[in-house]
Amino acid sequence: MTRAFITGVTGQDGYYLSKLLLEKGYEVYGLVRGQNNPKIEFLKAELPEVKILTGDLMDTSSLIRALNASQPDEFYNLGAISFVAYSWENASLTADVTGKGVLNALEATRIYAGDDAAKVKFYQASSSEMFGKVQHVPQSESTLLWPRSPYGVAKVFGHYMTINYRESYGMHASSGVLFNHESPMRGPEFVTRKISMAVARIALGLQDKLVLGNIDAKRDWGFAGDYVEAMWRMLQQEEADDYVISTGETHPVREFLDVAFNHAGISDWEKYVVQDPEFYRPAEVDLLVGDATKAKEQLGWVPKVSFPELVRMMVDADLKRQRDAQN
Ligand code: NAP
Ligand code: F7E
Repeated sequence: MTRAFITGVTGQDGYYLSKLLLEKGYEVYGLVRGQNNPKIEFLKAELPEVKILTGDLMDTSSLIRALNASQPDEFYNLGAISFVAYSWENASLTADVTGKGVLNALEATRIYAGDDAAKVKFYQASSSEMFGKVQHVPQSESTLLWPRSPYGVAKVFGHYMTINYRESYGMHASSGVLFNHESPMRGPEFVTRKISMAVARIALGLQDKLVLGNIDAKRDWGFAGDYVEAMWRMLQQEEADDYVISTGETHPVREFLDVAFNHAGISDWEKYVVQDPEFYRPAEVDLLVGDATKAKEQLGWVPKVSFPELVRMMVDADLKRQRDAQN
């Protein structure tokens, strides 16, 4: 039985990746941080087969202990402070977790693997946020990185550390440069889920305003369930490498709003939406669109869920949640 160890198992991607690996017959171990973390109960209820280990990306010894306990063939490093807006307010913490946490994970893996550096295949969750002030459109593996947020800067550090450990020690360490991916499991702080939750509540008469920031920002949005498949494919390759994962389409937040409200039967949606500078960012990433040609050619990966299907899936899930909560 192949064994996988996942940090960030309580997050959106941790959920979909655990499901995928369990379906493939893996033994899955997940790292959960903090004392009495409330997400443990959710994880136990939704994915009872996942074996929970405690630890923190800021504590290398806890990672070594978790690797010794799980003896993994594959290590997926998904743990991070991942909310870009929060990273300006907590830049140092973001550097420690999202940046140095990657070094801690790589170093723990190197120590655990001993003489056989490639014993554990390592996946690093890099991000399109690293492209920031984009230097080329669309963005590919060779596009110059120009991060625009403390989160993006921390991800650049983790990205290059992953490459450095591959080149220095011969580790099978791959970095997936994933563009935005969403789902009904997306955290409520991110714009897509904030919208799908609000649309459901407005449609059911439970809310009458949705306060947002810059609705002209554009993103290349895919479905998280498709993207975790790409992570797995990267670790099945003979050679470790880096891959951009994206849909190749970009849409403004405004279009997400339009599809979401219309799906809930509301066409005059502008009257519900208010823009507030509180949600504007000190520096914006205006035009992200990825070129995933390499992933298509080398991994045979293509996204399956389209943009309107994704939006409708999220609105439907939140309508159901709201209705269930009312009954
Ligand atoms: P998410 O839902 O925010 O999940 C983040 C996970 O990291 C949570 O399980 C969280 O645990 C954990 N974590 C936070 N601090 C930690 C620490 N100090 N030690 C160990 N774990 C810690 O993020 P996601 O959307 O699933 O994304 C997964 C990864 O992909 C992240 O690294 C993210 O930066 C990256 N990424 C995401 C996207 C996207 O569009 N979703 C795109 C590119 C890259 P708690 O539950 O305890 O807080
Ligand atoms: O913002 C704009 C906001 O917070 C998307 C993370 O998974 O993807 C994610 O980062 C856009 C931005 O995601 C609101 O200004 C407008 O332009 O949903 P988001 P993100 O910053 O793109 C990348 C790839 C990651 O790696 C990250 O971990 O939407 N926007 N109004 C808003 N955003 C939020 N959150 N809230 C608003 O009210």
